[in-house]
Amino acid sequence: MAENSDIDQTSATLRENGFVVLPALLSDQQLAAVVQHADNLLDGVGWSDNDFDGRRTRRVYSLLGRLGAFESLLTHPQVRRLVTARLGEVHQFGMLFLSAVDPGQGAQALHFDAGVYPLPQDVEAETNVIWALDDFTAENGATMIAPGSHRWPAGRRPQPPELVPVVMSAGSAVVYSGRLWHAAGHNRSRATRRALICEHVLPWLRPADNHTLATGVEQLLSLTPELRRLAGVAPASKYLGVVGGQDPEQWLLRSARSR
Ligand SMILES: O=C(O)CCC(=O)C(=O)O
Repeated sequence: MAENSDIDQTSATLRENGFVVLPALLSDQQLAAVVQHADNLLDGVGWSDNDFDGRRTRRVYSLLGRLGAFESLLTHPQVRRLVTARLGEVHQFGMLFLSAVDPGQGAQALHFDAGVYPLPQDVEAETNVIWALDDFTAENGATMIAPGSHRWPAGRRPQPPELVPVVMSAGSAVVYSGRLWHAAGHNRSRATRRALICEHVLPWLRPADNHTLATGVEQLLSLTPELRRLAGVAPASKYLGVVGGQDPEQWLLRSARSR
């Protein structure tokens, strides 16, 4: 009962402000495993080659085939309930990546993630999550957000005084509307600020990342059915997202059996 009312409260805050911080969701042990996995993935990765991604930022995509300790973040029950309450039972991952904002990285261009979809403003197409793998501070480039901007009319952009840093401890997550204006902040500190960023979108939209192709049949089969659905192996309806008229999950399992 108390759990339900917590979800109601966080859902209401998310609806109202366009974001909600879920503090300290991971145990020390879980966080250590996640950070270790992040460091393994980042090993040898260079800076991005464009201004938006950040020329002092390292990014790792195509994570579903090498989830390791990240699985507990992507399937965290509190986050899953919140996202499901907004998007419905059937939804899918949008963009999914690990990001390491290195010292000296300037602030990212302000944007809202659902801007890639030419949809009316009242369609809640996307609910996203940024997991802090390090403490997020105003100094080290915590995500800057404009509270309430998910409700702004088209064309209104945030002015500097409207932006606030999402200060949160490592192991916390901010869940936010795909219509919320935000950007990675300027990292003025001497340390890297790492995050796992996970978008979720309605099932009838094309996700930013092509997860099924990036992951491949073998790796998809090694995921749990829940993660497979989130990777896009789920029809959006009886007639949308099928394989030759079949449910893609059934198709995948049959193709595994016939090998
Ligand atoms: O790293 C962050 O704080 C946000 C990054 C972001 O919004 C993006 O790259 O689209």
